[in-house]
Parts: sequence; structure tokens; C-alpha cells
Amino acid sequence: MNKLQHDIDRDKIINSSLAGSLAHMEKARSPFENAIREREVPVCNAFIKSGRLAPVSFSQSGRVLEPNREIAASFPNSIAASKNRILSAGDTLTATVSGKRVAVMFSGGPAAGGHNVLAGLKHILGEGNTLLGIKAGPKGLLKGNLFEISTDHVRQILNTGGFNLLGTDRTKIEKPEDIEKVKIVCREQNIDAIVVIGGDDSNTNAAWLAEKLYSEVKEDGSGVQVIGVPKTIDGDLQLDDDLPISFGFDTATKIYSEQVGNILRDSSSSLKYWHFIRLMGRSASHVTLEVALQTHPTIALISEEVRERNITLPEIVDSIAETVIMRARKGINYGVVLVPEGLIEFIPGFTTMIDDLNDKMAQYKDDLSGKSIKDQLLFIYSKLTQAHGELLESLPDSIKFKLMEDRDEHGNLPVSKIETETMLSGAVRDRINELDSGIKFGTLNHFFGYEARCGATTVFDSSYTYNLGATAGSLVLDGRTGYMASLTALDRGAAPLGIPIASLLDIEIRKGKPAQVIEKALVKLDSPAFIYFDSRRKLWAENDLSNSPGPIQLWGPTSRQMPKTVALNREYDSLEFRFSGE
Ligand code: FBP
Repeated sequence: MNKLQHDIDRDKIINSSLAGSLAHMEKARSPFENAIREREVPVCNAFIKSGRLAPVSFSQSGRVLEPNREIAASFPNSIAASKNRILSAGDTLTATVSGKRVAVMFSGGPAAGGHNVLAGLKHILGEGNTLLGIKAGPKGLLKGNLFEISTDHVRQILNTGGFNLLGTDRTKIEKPEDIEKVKIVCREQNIDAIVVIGGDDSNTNAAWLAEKLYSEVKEDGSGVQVIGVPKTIDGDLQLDDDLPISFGFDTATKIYSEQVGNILRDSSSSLKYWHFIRLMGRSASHVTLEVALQTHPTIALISEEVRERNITLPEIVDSIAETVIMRARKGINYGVVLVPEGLIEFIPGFTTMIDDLNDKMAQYKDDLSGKSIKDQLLFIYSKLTQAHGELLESLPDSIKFKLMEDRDEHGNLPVSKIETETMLSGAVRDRINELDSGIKFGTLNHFFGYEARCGATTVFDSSYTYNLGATAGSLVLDGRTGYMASLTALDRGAAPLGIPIASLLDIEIRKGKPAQVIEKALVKLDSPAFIYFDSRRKLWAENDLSNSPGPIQLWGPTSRQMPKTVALNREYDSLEFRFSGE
């Protein structure tokens, strides 16, 4: 092609009508996103009055959540007001509340559905009140970085995944000087209420804010209300029927299930690989359990079982190796092993070693600073107990280095960066070679994590979050503070609730010190979901019963399904959710 010809063709392409419409779709305007913005979101009957959306009032129910005594002493205002009772929704709020300025932020890791919380909140507050978005999470609140969320913004984000309208971060708000900064921002920007959309650590922030901003924030002596919304793909913010699941879990697990289903199908097609797949989810194994129920992998490890049954690393490795050999003898030289992200913290020996390490890293922070990772390790071995030092030293460098990385502001280990799947597949290979070197064992390691947190929101998450936003807005308009919005009875219309956040706190060791934080809900071995999994897994290991659930379905047969673990644990009759009385 000569140069002139090239220029002519280039102009033709750039000026074509197809190029014009492609350029128009550049920012969040794919045909898919345009279509999902138009989807109607089902609303609970509680929020409908004479065919229109209306906030509800709340009253204290008979359900009491007794907090830990030591914690109760730290939250006198919140506990005196809530009496630790869950709020249930009553009739439509009779008084018309107007003029409120409500600020909302995302906090912690993104999770699909956050945008619909904003939409439900904005719509329930109505035109008489103002919704302000806090940019970049708690850090943005400390800086007073706010803007007004308009109806146009809401139209743009409805039903879309991600937290991109506001952004998020993991700053911990606890120190008196931080609380003081928040008070100044509230006074300067005349904020009446703050809604925190976050996980366990972020809702711990919300509990502290609610307590400290209870009164005497504004010049007239009034306080600032604080309401939480339960978000996290990890699914570890749960409270039986009163909080069946956090939002984002359904979308993330459906995306991982599609990917795992595809890999299972690939493994039984190409007939030569064992895939070790680590799934995100921090400490709890809810994500892995849900994906296992959706896809029926050869093996799924559950961290809580490892801890409770005291299963050591060599025992985990042995049992995987035995399954590989058993299948190989039947001529099946492939399989899929699901590994929960937080496994390493649950393996006996590792748990206490990591606690000791956290403790020593906090204690010798100044000595460690400025040293290379290798020098930090040399320094820390001698500070740990002998057994812990030896265990740390025995690990592959890639794992050791990650264990030495800084904890986040809440004291969490960066488990998303620790390649446990690689460590395990390597150890299984060594064991197989010891037991039967003739076995073919081709391995591939994967981590499925960040690809699901901002995925296209499932119908369950879009509906759940819109109604959670309406619940949070109703709690604000009803004058409540220190509650987390929730919905119960997800299979029969869903009913709004308010859960006193301070009553959810417990004492955990973080960065080597006791800290008051919301207790993570872990997988229970006597839960219906685990019992069902336990009854099937031997069959999945011995045969090929894998399932490919396919991509998230927004229309069609499974579009109205909630997570299997939620339906089983709540003992619902079917997987179908219902957010309205129809
Ligand atoms: P939240 O608890 O804030 O919802 O975050 C969950 C999570 O996605 C974990 O599953 C994961 O381990 C972690 O965030 C990763 O954190 P980061 O986004 O800071 O890398």
C-alpha cells in the first residue's frame, strides 16, 4: 500500500458512521450497559404507597443482640438508643422529612450492586433532600471531598457494576483526630447523615462514627446520623435470617462459577491438566463453598474445616495426592482443586505463626523499616518462637515475602497476593513423586479474584441493593443512627430491617493488639450448605459430575436465582428470590 492510499483509507475509516457510533460508546455506553440501565428493579411492597415509592418507619422488634460487655462500655450512646434491638419496618413514614443533607461513601473492596444502593437511596430521599457522594471512601470523608449526586448520575449508574461513580479506599477512622476532622467536615458542609457502604471493617468504622457523632456535632448541639449497608463479595457479613448475605457475593460467585465451570469443561476435554484455582474471599470460605455447589469440582478445600478438624498441611497435600492417584488409576489424569484465598491463615501451625509474625512486625516496626525483605526475614526469624521461625523459613520465597508485606489499615494480611495454589500444587507434585512416580500430573495454577468484584451485577444483587439503599434512606428519614440496613425473607417479598451495629462487634487481635471489630461470619460445619456439600464431594472426586453454569443470566432460566448457600442455610423452599409481593 503506498502512503497516499494509506491516508485515504485511514480517513475513510475514521469518518465512517460505524467509527462514529463506536466512539460514542467509549465510556460506559456499550450496548449491554445501555440495555441494563433500562431494566426495572423490583421494589419491596413495604416501600410502595399508592403506587409510588415511599420511605418506611421502623420500630424495635423483640429480637435482641446482646453485645460483649467490654464493647458495650465503648458504645454508651448507641446502645442506650438501640437497646440492642433489631428494628423492623412498619408503615410508611407519616411525617414528610425534607432539607436533610445525606452523604454516602463506598468503603473497602468494590462489590457489584453498590451503584444501586445509591439509586435506592437517592430515590427514597426524594427531591426534598440532598444526596452527596463522598469521593474515594473514608479518605475522601476526612478531606471533605464531596459532590451532589444528581438524578442524571443515578440514571447513568443504574444496574451497572463497580464503585466508579465515587471510588473507594480502606482508611480506618478511629483516632480522635480523625473523628474531629469528620465533625469539622459535617459542620462545614452541613451534613445530617452519613451512609457507609462497606464490609466488616467499614461497618466497624460506621459503629465508631455513629457513637462519636451521636450529639454535639452541629452548632445547635445536634449530632450526625450514621447508617451502614452490608457489602462484601466475601459473604462474611451475615446474621442468620436477619442478614442473609452481604451484597456483591452473588455476582462474584456467579462470575467465578462461570470461570470454574469453563475450566472443568476444559480439563475433561484436554484430559491432561490438574487446575489449582484460588478464589478470592479473604478469611471465610463462603465464596469457595458457593462455587463448589454451582460447579461440582473434583476437590474444594474449606478453610474453616481445616481449622476445626485440625487438618495439617501434609494431610491436605496427602489427601489431594491420593485423589490424583485414585483418578489416574481409573485413567482420569485431570481435575480441578478449589483453594479458598484465606486457607493459609487457617492451617494449624500457620495460624499461630501468622499471629506471632503480626505481633512481632508491629512490635519491631521501627527496626524493620528501611530493611530489604531478605534482611527483614533474617531479623524476624530470631524474634519468633523457634517453631514459628522454622515454619516461616521452610516456606517458598514467594510466600515468605508476601507474609512480610504491610497489613492494611485494619490489620488484614494481604491474602489476595499469597499464591497458596502454587505452593499446594508444588507440594502435591512432590508427594506424588514419592508415592508413585509413574503418574502423569500436569498442573496449571490460577487466581480468580479482581475479575469478579466489579462484574455486571446479577438480578439478585441489583434488586437486593436497590432495596438496601431504600432501607438505609428510610432509616435516615426515620431519625435512626448506628444501624445497618438489611432485608430478611428474601424468598417471599423481602422485609426491611435495621441491625444495631455496635451489637455486632467482638474483640479480635489485629496488628498484635486486641481490637473491637465486627465479627466475621465464617462457614459453619453444621450449616445446611456445608452438610449438603459434604454429602456430595466424594462423588464429585470419584466421577465427572461437573456443571457449567454459564455466564450471568439477566434474562432467562437462572436470572432469578439467589446463591445456593443462602437458600440452603435459610432453609428456603427454592432458589428463587422475590423482592415484591407479586
Ligand atoms: P472487603 O472486605 O472490603 O469487601 O474486601 C474484600 C476483598 O475483595 C477480599 O476478598 C480480598 O482479599 C481483598 O478485598 C483484596 O483487597 P484489596 O482490594 O485491598 O487488594
